[in-house]
Amino acid sequence: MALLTPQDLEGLTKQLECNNNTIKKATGMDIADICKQIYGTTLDGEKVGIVPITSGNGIITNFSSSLLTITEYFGLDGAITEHPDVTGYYEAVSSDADIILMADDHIFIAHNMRNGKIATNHVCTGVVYAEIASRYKYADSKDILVIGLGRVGYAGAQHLVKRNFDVYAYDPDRETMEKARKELGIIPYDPEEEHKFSMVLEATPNPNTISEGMVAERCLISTPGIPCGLPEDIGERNEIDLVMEPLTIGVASMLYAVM
Ligand code: NAD
Ligand code: 2YJ
Ligand code: MG
Repeated sequence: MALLTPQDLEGLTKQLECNNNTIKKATGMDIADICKQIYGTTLDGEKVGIVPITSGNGIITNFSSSLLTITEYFGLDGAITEHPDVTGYYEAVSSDADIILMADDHIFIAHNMRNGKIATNHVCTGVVYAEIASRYKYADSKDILVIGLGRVGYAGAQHLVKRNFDVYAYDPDRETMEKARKELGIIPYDPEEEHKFSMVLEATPNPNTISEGMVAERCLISTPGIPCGLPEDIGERNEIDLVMEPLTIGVASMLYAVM
């Protein structure tokens, strides 16, 4: 799986504000409102312990400091532990953190020490980007396209099926498609077919996954995928609202999920 790089994390707050404006314009709600709607929770100044983790590929420059920026942006009281790993975890729990955030190369979790709730970044990211796409003000029908059914996209597709949208999905992996059809009831989508969607969730690690035949003239593309799957020329030709950001929206979703 792709790891975040220091470059992905530059200018985080600016990107966050910019995406929040796009989301407001496209859905009438901001990120916090959308998270409140999904989980039925609110944040109330909780203390968040951020534990750097050295295993695998090790510390990512700016990862912990980005989490601190994000927690503070949402009005929480964040602190990065002085030590990483088990010592850092001990430090966070001993200093009475309400929520612990930590990630290795495979999983990124939020754990609420008060109520025991635990959430993963991949599920929370899929769910929140799906919810954003589904709230598009200018949607032309209940049809929504999910591109990529990995950890993030599958969770997003599942959320949309539960919310009673007509969920079309595409993943080049045949087994994944079969599983999503059987378990979730998604409608298999053939990228060669001409079916234009006004709501799209893209969750792949590849560029140029979106083609002209998939997108309506006016549409919302909600994508956590890094790099962006929307080819530049398509973005220029159509009236596209693009929500795309490497970390913040998913983390906001994790925080609301464990409240
Ligand atoms: P994953 O490897 O579990 O799944 C990716 C899926 O995309 C696979 O099933 C693959 O077959 C499919 N795919 C590849 N090319 C495709 C194409 N052309 N069309 C359709 N499907 C295609 O990865 P993941 O954990 O689900 O993550 C997906 C992306 O989201 C990655 O780029 C990851 O870095 C990113 N991500 C971003 C955030 C964020 O906050 N922005 C959070 C988590 C993950
Ligand atoms: O603590 C650190 O600095 C590192 N151990 C952080 C590792 C972050 N992990 C990832 O980026 C993984 N891809 C999983 C999380 C996806 C976040 N979008
Ligand atoms: Mg995000």
